[in-house]
Amino acid sequence: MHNTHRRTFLQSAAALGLAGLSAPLFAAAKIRPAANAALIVVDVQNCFVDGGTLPVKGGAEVVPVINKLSSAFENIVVTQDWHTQGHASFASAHPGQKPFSSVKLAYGNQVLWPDHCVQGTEDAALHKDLKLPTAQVIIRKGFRKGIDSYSAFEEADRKTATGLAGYLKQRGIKTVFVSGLATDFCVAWTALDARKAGFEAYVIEDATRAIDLNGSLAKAWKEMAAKGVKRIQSTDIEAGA
Ligand code: VGL
Ligand code: ZN
Repeated sequence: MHNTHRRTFLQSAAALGLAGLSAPLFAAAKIRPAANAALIVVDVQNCFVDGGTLPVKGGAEVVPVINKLSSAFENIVVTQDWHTQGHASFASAHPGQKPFSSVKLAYGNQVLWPDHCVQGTEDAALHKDLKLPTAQVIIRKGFRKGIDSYSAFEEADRKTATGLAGYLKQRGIKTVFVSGLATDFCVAWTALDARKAGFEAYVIEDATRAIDLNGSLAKAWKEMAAKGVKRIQSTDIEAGA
C-alpha cells in the first residue's frame, strides 16, 4: 500500500517535470528592461569615492556593476551633484557648524556636508572608469546656491523641478531603475520622487552604496518600500546584448 502510493507520487512528479526535488521548482524570471524603461545613474562622481571630498564607503564598487548593467538599457540618464562654491548644504557656509550636523533652512531641515562636488572641479567629474557611452542626458542638480537637491527630479525646497520628469515623460519612459550614490540620500530621494511623478521605480541595491548617517539607510529602505519602490539586485536583470 505504502509503496503504491510512493510510486504514484514519483510518477506524477516525473510527469510534471519536477525531477530534482532539491532544486527550486520555479526559477525566478529575470527582469528585461523594456524600451520604455530608463537606468538612472546617480552621482557616480569623484567626490563620492575614496580620495573625494565626501567619500561613500565602497562607492567605487558600483562602477563595474553599473557598466555591466548599462547594456540591458536602451535609455540611460546620468546625474551629477553640481554645487556652487559656498553652497547652503556646506557646513562651511554656516559659521560654527560642523559637517554631518543639521540646520533649519527656509525650506526645512538640511544636513550639512563637507564642501563637495563644486561645479567644474575634478572632484565633481564623473568617475573615470564609468563607461556609459550610450547615456543620453546628464542632469546636474544642486546648482542653486541656496537650495540642495538630493533628488534628480525635485530640489530640496520640494517646489523647484529639475525637468527630469518632463524629459522622461516626453520620451514615453514609464519605468526607472535607480543606481549610484548614495543609497540613502540621492538614490532614495530620486526613487521616491520617481514614484511621486508616476513612474514605476526600482532600486538596484548592489549598484548603490550608502552614507548611513544616524540610521538613514534603514529609514530610506522603509520609506521606499512604503511608496512602492522595488528593491532588486543587479543579477535580477537580464543581461543585454
Ligand atoms: C549626496 C549628500 C550630499 C548624494 C549629495 O549624492 O547622495 N549626498 N550631496
Ligand atoms: Zn551634494
